[in-house]
Amino acid sequence: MADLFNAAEYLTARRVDAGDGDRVAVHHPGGRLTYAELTDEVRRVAGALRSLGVRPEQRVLLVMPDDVELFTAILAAIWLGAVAVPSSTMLTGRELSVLVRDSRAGVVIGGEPFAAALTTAVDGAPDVHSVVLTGQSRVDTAARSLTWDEMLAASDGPVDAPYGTWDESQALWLYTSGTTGKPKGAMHRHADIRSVAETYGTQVLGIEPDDVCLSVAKLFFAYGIGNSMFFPLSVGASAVLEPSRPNPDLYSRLAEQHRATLFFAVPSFWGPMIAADLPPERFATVRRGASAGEALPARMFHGVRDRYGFEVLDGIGSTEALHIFISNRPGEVVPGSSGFPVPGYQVELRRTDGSVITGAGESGMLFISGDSICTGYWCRTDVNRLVFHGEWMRTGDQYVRGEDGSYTCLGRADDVLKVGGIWVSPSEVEVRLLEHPSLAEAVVVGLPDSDGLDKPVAFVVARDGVEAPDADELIAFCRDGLAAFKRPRAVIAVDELPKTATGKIQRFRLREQAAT
Ligand code: 3SK
Repeated sequence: MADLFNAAEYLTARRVDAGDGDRVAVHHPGGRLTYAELTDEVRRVAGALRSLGVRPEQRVLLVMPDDVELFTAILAAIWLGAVAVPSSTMLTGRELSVLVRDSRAGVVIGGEPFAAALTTAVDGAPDVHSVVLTGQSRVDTAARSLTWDEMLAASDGPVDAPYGTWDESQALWLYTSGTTGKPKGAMHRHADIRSVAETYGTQVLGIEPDDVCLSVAKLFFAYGIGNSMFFPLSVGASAVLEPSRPNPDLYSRLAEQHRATLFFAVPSFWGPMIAADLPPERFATVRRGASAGEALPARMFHGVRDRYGFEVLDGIGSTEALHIFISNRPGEVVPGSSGFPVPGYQVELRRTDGSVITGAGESGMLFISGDSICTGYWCRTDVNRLVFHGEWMRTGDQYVRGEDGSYTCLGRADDVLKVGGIWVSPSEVEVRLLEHPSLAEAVVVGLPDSDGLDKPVAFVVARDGVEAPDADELIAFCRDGLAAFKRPRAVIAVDELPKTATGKIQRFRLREQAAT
């Protein structure tokens, strides 16, 4: 019989056993919890979930803002041997209903601000028997409907001991929509949580017990739950939870107030944060930044370091891998690259015929293997067969390895363009466009010309208060900095770019927009 391992116990009670009971585990808008208090709260919420009827391996779907209820509910579900399914708070009711039905969750817990979406999402969902809402109101549903406090009051008592799960037991499902298509539930084991903490968290980020983690990415993202839960709790450090939408002023104040030492964000936040020109003292305690989601342009790495005095480690991860598997290293950042494989992960670049690229300079499809990769997508055999190849996972990202061993993203494999028979990386053109002082964002997609051949077309967003330069100027600017064949053939100025819930640009929407 395999050894027992419960990831929620590992992140809470085991820290208490290790002597961290009096240390602060989490700061939240209403106060803070020590490790001892958090462990008790997890036992209490687990008791309430069990009394609602939650049993091991059943799914509990959570649509909640980053606050203490979400934090404890995720851990309590995992403690019980059930499966936590933290879901995006940015989805409409109809989008959420797909997740509710697909996951077959019996209990759905929502934050009060999402009551309307939740009402639509659970309407007629056959497996939902209880819907809980934080705050004072209840969801209007045929299922049992109660408030968070009523749920706690109806409990038969705390669950003192965690359920006897194994490394292999399911702990956490995270839905990913990718850039198109039906959302897929990436299924993670208890072991995956320990794995990301012991690889990226400890060996790259170098997280220490005195660290205070502040993440712009919320807990329902794989990136956010690692930053705000798995990494800090695995070593006895603290996390800061903030329910509201991130903006640079608020987060810089939080960094100052809580003396944050590790600051996690995404390129679409770093850009405005540099532009906001905030008082650098607010970041005085930050010793390191981390970035993921999309490639961090070199100018943003320099901008944060020059303006705010800390280094940002850019990396690439995925919901399927649970966190970052290629990352820059402290003191050795190669700006503009994703860095080097994280210990514990193997990386291969493969040609379209499947052969492995061994040299530098040739681009290929990024495949990874590592212990934290999900066991697959729930009930999606079709996609599983395309993505998971034995130990290896096809990421869908096109990468190139440099002479120094660093990996640089060339964009999604599907987005790379062949122009006149030569590969053109949209991100290379985007990086050039972003060097133009008037531009805040730029995306290049392939659009067919009158011959049906793809040509690069740029969609650009001007910086606040600045007029977008005209197309000829930007094309000439690209021609100056890039081989001529890579220049966009047209430039379209837009107010904003269409993005997924995780902030990824929806290139297919731009293509659709241009076609109409
Ligand atoms: O997009 C990423 O790079 C990422 C990083 C960590 C965890 C999850 C994701 C999607």
